[in-house]
Amino acid sequence: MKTKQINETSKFLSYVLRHEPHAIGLQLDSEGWGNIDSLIAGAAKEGLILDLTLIQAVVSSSDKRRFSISDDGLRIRAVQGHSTPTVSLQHIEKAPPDFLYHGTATRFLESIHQQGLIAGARHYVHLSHDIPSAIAVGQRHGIPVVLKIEALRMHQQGFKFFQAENGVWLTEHVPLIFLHENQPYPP
Ligand code: HQG
Repeated sequence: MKTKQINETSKFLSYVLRHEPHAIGLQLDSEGWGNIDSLIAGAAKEGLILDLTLIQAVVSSSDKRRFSISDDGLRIRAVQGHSTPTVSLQHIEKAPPDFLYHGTATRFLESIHQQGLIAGARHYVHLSHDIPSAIAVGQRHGIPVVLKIEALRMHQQGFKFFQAENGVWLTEHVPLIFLHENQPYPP
């Protein structure tokens, strides 16, 4: 199976399973699960031909384990990153490590300096456990910059942290006082 086909299908799955299930008439339950046959049928109506083998290849090749398939093999979901209001995934609440990292782009810093980190369109602010992962996230938006977050101190002060099935850390908001700026990368 071609890498290009896998990548394009992965982007399509992210779009419908996280953001716009209605674009193909797909119903997701509150935990984000959608029926795979309905997904294939909905995509076909929009002219995109998918099959189970391709979907399974996307799920198993995802570097970030973005999707999971139910034990009975009938349903699929994105494990984090949602913006659609139909989904309200119950992530596992967990005490975070001392520090977590957030990769962003320099162009957002002025606003972040005013508001701290906000979830924007998504349900949560996404945090990485290490700096290289955060750099990769920030690079998607422009010149990357990594913010170091005093996660444990936040948690000790009552802020909730969750960890998605694929290890990505989530929280609702990071106030400015818990943020420290690292240098843009490359400097
Ligand atoms: C920024 C990808 C202005 C924030 C990634 C980010 C991740 C602010 C952008 C996951 C702000 C939102 C999520 C403020 C935060 N003012 N901008 N106050 N607070 N921002 O894409 O974290 O590959 O919604 O820094 O790897 O970049 O798709 O979030 O730059 O895990 O699986 O607003 O999505 O995963 O951008 O990425 P996004 P994100 P996948």
